[in-house]
Amino acid sequence: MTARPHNIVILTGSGISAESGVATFRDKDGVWAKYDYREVATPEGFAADPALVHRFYNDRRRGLSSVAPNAAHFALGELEAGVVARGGAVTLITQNVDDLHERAGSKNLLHMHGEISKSQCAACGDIRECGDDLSVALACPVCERAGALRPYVVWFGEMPRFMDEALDAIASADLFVSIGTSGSVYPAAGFVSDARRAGAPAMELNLEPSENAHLFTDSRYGPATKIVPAWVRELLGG
Ligand code: BV8
Repeated sequence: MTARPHNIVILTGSGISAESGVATFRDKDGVWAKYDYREVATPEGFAADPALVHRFYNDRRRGLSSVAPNAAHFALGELEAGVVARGGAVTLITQNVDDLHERAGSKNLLHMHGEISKSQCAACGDIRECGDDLSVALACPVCERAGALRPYVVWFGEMPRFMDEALDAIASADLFVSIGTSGSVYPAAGFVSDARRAGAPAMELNLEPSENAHLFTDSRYGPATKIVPAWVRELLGG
């Protein structure tokens, strides 16, 4: 019987939210099939056409009010509670900007690509919840600068958030699990190599093999709402 993992690090991508009705990025009808990421998910794109970028994020933010966490999100919330109850830890690093992990009970959560439900002021740095649409006409409630508010998300070419915390957790993990990501965006896609170098086994739970499937020591394929709850039940001895 292998020892029960005590320090689990999980990386999620848009695939875990797919069955909640949130679009993935690179599937055939995904976000990047409809938009050019250089126009809507880069600082250059925002500088060139802020109204387009605000429309892109306003539409996705509005969409969040009609989706709910699915069985995979809830299973990860249960996993964290169960592992913490037996003195361990679960660190959940998500590339997703939706709030479905929080709504499903996950607590130790690092949004490395930001959160669509928050705004950031490019002038004073203030970050706060923003339920409504953002626009260039809006002034920052702190520094009162107009036109400086942007979505609190990490664009291509920008430094992901919480990298120190993420790499610290990976360095002391005894299990690394990647769920619902194509493994095509770095540095997130490099985390499995960081975990393997630290000596941890690495498992991929995905609809199909990702671009870095060969780097994992174990894998299970199928819809997240099926394979994630089954894996959590096994781990918690349910
Ligand atoms: C940076 C913003 C450096 C918010 C996003 C090497 C090293 C470092 C960087 C680079 C590098 N090479 C290239 C780079 C640059 C770049 C990059 O990686 N480019 C790629 C395209 C090659 N990386 C960056 O720019 C990053 N920044 O490196 O900064 C730096 C250093 C110093 C100083 C300054 C900067 C920043 C990257 C973040 C970009 N922001 N999003 C938003 O709009 O959402 S990226 C975007 O892709 C999302 O965050 C998304 O989460 C992420 C990854 O996509 P996935 O989540 O994996 O989604 P995808 O559709 O691809 O896959 C879905 C998967 O789910 C599939 O496998 C599918 O099979 C599966 N699935 C589907 N349905 C289900 C399912 N699985 C289970 N069940 C289902 N039902």
